Amino acid sequence: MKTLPYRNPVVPGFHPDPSVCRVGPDFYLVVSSFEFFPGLPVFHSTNLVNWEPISFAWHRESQFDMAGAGASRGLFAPTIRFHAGEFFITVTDVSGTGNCILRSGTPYGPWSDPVPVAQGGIDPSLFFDDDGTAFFCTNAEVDGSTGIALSVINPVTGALRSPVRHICAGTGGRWPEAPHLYKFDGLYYLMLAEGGTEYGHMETLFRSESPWGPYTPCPTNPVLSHRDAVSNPVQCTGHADIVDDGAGNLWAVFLGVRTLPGVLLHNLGRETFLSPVVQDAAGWFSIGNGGIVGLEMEGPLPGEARPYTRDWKPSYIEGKRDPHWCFVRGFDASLIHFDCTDAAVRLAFGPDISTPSGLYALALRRQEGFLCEFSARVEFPARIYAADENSGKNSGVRAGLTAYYNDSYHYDIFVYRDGVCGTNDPWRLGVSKRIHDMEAVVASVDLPESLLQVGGSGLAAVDFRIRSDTEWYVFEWKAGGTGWAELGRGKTAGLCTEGTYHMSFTGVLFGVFASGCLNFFGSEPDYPVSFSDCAYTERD
Ligand code: 6LW
Repeated sequence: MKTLPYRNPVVPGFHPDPSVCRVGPDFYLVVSSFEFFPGLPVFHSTNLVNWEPISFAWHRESQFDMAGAGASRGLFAPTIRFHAGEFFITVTDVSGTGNCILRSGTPYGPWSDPVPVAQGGIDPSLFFDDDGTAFFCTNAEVDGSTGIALSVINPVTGALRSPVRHICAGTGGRWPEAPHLYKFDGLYYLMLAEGGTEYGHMETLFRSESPWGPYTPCPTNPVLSHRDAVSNPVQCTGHADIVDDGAGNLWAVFLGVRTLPGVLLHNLGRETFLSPVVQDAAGWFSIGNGGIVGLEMEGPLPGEARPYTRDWKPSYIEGKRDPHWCFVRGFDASLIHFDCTDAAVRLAFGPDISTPSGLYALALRRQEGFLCEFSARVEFPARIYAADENSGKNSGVRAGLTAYYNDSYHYDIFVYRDGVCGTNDPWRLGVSKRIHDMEAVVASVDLPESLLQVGGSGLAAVDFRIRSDTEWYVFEWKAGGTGWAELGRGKTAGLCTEGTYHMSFTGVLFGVFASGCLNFFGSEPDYPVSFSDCAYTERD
């Protein structure tokens, strides 16, 4: 088999906890999505390297209720499996449903409503034995024993068909989780993650003659870990799933992070990596080179890797919203409208994007590389607000771009008008930073009056751009034929997972937003703010 080169990560940006299955020549992948909607993105590939988004298992808001889901809550760690003509995705909704199963006859969806499974813990996975028995595996605690728990279930109804039993405690690392069961040459292999999803992350392997155990640990555990590979640009490797490519090779997908140079900080989220799996004569296996992987890889891929497409403008094929757009906790059609004729995103003024619950006028896409930029032109109703004599309704109106980790961590550039009651404030341009519980406008400039001398539409336009590297997010604007001007900047380190105040599992996304409240003359237009020419590009 020909060895072919490829680059990691194969799904860059915040795409953690990957799970993979194969049907004939087609591979399907699903990843965690936490509080973001649509959620549980499903990808397709024929070469294991180039992954196209094809559906979302959470695509109707009614499937899950995320209204109160905080940052990095929601949908954790899915597993995808194919059995008897159907695709199954198991997942934990830590904000409501708990462990559950969604189904579809095709990976393109639509996906079913979730059926709950009365087994505790997180990271559920399914294993179908040769006779069709469906085993359901989680990291649950059973009768005081922590580690991996197993039951037999009906995968369609979710009903338990056996007691839930503790089957493995792992090798002693903290938080044994993300269990996956496989059968190779008549033996049951249990692979799990230990050590936590951070810098001590690892993958360990066990096997047994019965799915219920007793399980023998692999003599070369951990089979994947960068916990001691200090200088490797890829860290935190673990949470793996294995797939057989049909040509005699095993492959692993797993999460890893690319750190900022020289420090254990990462802003791009946990990303999806790929590695060949090496099996020894006794049937034990390890991932990569003795558990180590890199950015530049090679292996007997099922097809040649194509270059990763790095430039993005939203597509509106057949009137469908571009699959890269996502939203926090759900989509509010009264706040966001995608105009499929001119590729504009139109927004109403929504709640402050630091509000820890509810929906926003905010459309996001993931940051997928360190060196990149995100830009858009905002058109806003500069001339159609009412002088705010007594209502106090014009409060903190903002419309612009954001580099957004979550509601507590984001840097924004925007046009704004303070609208303090009784005054008629000017429109300004501002950059603000929200870190922990602190938020401040750190730079501002009056919007040149000439830009507000607009025609009958009452709209003025400003171009915004966020440029990112491993040290800074730089916020720039231009308007009225001038060149780009920097208004402010924020440290990349400020939007890194390690600095956030609770268990954080996501990464930075770029977005367009509108917030606050404008008091309009006459009737308020449905979506007063429009963003056109949205674009994301990466550079070397
Ligand atoms: C997930 C756990 C993990 O449930 O992080 O990396 C948690 N591993 O298995 C959230 O993704």
